[in-house]
Amino acid sequence: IMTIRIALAGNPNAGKTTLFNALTGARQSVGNWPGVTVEKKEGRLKNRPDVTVTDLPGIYSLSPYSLEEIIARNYLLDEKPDVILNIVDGTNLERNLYLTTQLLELGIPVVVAINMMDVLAKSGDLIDTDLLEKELGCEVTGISALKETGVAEAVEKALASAQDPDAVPVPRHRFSGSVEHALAHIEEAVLHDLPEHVQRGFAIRLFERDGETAKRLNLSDEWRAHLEQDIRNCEEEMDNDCESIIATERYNWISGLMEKCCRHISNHLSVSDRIDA
Ligand code: BGO
Repeated sequence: IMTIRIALAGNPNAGKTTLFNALTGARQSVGNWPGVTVEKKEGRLKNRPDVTVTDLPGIYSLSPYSLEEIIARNYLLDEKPDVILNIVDGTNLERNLYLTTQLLELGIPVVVAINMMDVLAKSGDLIDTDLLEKELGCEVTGISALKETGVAEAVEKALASAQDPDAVPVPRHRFSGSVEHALAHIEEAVLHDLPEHVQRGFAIRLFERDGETAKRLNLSDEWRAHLEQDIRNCEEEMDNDCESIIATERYNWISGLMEKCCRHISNHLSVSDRIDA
């Protein structure tokens, strides 16, 4: 039988452990990631022995600054799971979507599960998941990992995406002109041999002067110097450093998404509150 591999990714405290336990029940194994003492949990989906779920360390971004980030990133790039189930804390959506924007650039199908929907329902915070789905360019679905609502649907979407060759996301976000110009140069110079859907993510990470990525691609010093010219031109033009340029533009895009997709109802009483009253 073909095994389907789901990778569970999300910020710390997004509810990853709760969801992992709901998905796998008792059928899980706990070990360490190779060579390090960061815990690695793997399990099989309940009633689906052909589906494995790997719990990635909780991370805020895929930058290579912490052991957890490096483990998560290397797993995604090397093992290429069939789908990423990105659990997002809906009560902290803006911050959590930062990682999501990076996950969408890896050439792996992504299903975003917005967690804590039970909390949002009580506070009167509404998220237009259909619109968010269109804007992000991947499946988005609401869940409560704690109450186990929406979890079956999220799994179904993940399994469907894992088996759909068209589910690989095409990143919707565009950076400003001079960044895109630099990214195009970088792709043309050193990434044209890679599959098309992974080029953009690599280009962005090279633009950020990500040494891990340059190492992974075995870039010669000559090519590094060549890219450095593109990066410097852009930094001068934008009067900012490469990493801040990318981070700021990601946050600005996300902030626009929040305005379009989120709404708060004041004086909101949830159905259960009304019944209680
Ligand atoms: C505590 N709804 C609600 N209401 N809470 C949730 C949901 C949900 O859908 N999902 C998760 N939580 P983890 P990471 C806690 O532990 O799975 C809660 O880091 C507490 N603990 O129960 O651990 C979950 O693995 C004391 O809350 O996240 C947990 O990603 C008081 O979110 C927290 C209150 O979930 C983080 C909460 C001793």
